[in-house]
Amino acid sequence: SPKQWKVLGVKIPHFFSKDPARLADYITKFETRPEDVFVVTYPKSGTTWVQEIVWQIYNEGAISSEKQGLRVPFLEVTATHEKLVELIDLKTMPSPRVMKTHLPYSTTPRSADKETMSKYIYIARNPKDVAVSYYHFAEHLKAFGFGFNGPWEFFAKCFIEGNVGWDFWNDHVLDWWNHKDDPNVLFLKYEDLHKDLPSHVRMIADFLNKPLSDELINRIADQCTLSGMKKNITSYTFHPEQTNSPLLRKGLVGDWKNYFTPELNEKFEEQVLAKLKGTGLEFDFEM
Ligand code: PPS
Repeated sequence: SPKQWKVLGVKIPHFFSKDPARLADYITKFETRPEDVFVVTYPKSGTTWVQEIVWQIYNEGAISSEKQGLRVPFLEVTATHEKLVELIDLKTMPSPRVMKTHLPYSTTPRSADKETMSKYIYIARNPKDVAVSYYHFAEHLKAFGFGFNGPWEFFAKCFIEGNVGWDFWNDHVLDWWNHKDDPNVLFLKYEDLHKDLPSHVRMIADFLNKPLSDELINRIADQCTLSGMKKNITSYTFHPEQTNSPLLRKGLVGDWKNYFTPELNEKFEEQVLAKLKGTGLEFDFEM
């Protein structure tokens, strides 16, 4: 099974750091700024999508061929990784820094003072599609020597048991759901973005105090559809020879139906979805 370190109580894949203590130290001591924006997710929930929307909101709808990972750095990678991506020094990165993280609420860097608190955009996605997307991504990483090498059924079991990077889906989503009404938190759902992208671009822009014209809202929404983002594929690839990106795959609601047996579905309902009962958090599983 994929190997993980426990970093601040969270399972983080081995390849993110050869030195978990250093990663924990980096996260604990990370100094946030009031202008910071964190795009926060459990993996495979729409991170890349919202990273791009936020970046374009701050850049008047520009399209950049620069790697997204350099424009909107991934906190856990930036912290300690030496090989995967070129490193960005977050300390010298100009504001507003837009960053990606998969950390739960409890470990995500934040100022104790409301006045100087950064902003956090959380995106949740139905966990059946998350599991399928995660499996494909882990399969893909195999080529880089640190992915998952096994059948879907086994990955699904690992997912249900929280034996994947960033642990249990439920714990992560509910940790943030409990803060959905905090003034500096915007809690979104992947499926809702699918239903009406322009209104969500507007919602995000308003949350960031960057009101935009209708024309710009519609253009950003257009550029940030899956096909729009695929036009700029080199921004999302990890290797020069790649012609597609595992971060932009099918982008659908309901792909899980191609992978879930009735038995797995039942197990998922009992062990994953049952934990949402009474929380008010619900998802669309098809569209
Ligand atoms: S990661 O590695 O955690 O940052 O991955 P993440 O970006 O969160 O999730 C990748 C999935 O999001 C889909 N995606 C999109 N869907 C719709 N529209 C747009 N623009 C978009 N961009 C990315 C991507 O295809 C992955 O989902 P799957 O189901 O695997 O296709």
